[in-house]
Amino acid sequence: MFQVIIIIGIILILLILFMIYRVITLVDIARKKKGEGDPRFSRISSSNKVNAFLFIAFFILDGGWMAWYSYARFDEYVLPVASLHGHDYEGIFWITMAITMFIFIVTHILLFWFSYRYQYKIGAKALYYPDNIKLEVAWTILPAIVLALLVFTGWRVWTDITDPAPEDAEVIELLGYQFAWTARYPGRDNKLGAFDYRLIDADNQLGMDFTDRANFDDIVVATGPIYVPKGRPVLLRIRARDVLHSVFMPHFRLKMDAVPGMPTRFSFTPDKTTQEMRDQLNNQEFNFELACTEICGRGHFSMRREIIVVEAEEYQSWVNSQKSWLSNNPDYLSNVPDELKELALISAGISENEASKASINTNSSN
Ligand SMILES: [Cu+2]
Repeated sequence: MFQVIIIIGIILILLILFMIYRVITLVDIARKKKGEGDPRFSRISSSNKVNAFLFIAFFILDGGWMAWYSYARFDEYVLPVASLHGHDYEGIFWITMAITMFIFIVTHILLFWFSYRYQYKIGAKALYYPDNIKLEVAWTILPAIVLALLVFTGWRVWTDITDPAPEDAEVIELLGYQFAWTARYPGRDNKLGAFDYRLIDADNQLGMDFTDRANFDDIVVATGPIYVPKGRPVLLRIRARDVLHSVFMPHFRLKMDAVPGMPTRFSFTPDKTTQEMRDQLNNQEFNFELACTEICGRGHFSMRREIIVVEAEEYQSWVNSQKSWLSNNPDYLSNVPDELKELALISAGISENEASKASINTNSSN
């Protein structure tokens, strides 16, 4: 109801403005004070002057507001960097920003000034200026050089950022689905086990294949914060279960699409712990975050996870304190081939007691 009233109000205001404009035009024509007898004048009115003035007013007010906002709210939209590659990324970002802003400001000063300066005046004649080879060559070649430099430097930074991760990188899998992220850690073997979408069920949300021994010690963190170590390369293996999602961790200058059926990856090295960032920002509430930047459905907004960066040793003790997925879901031992069952119990850290509770016969292979 309230929205309908607002829409009607806006329409009425526009109608009133149009009527005022019509009245001013008609009054001018009736008065015929300037250029009397000039047929062209009957078609223009003082609105020509008003519009020319509005151009300048809009430019000054809007430009001033933009400049003020960019300055006053700078810290709110430029987030601090917390990864190694983030610094190179910032470099190329601000060079590109400086060049494009310079061009933007110069062209807009000209655009608005010309609209004012060359407003219609009776008797004014346009300058006939058919071409100027030198000028055309200059404005073709200069932008071409600048753009080529920007593209190639950007491309170099991007290829550095997307270089394959080192062999010993910490691997973490991120699975996006409507509407959350699930993280999987490889456990002691630092190897994520195989998966198959046909194995996905209510509990095994990642579709882990328990004929692959690398899965036995894998840790699944479905809720709560995602831990990553500072100063160690982290390789994110990214997938999606239903529609397109996108992994976005703005403080690490990291963004990569999560595509169903096409795993993607991104590696990065955090260079500040959460605590260091909190001290730097003087805000003990601060947290790094993972968000989804693909409008993936109704609950898109809720795809947020906290990221906690800790020192490498603390990370290791966190990993050691986590229980493997299999030990939390011992029923799935029945999917493990008989000859691997004993190994599964050891890797997953399941006691004989727990195994017998899940009525699994570990001696079935004998
Ligand atoms: Cu999403």
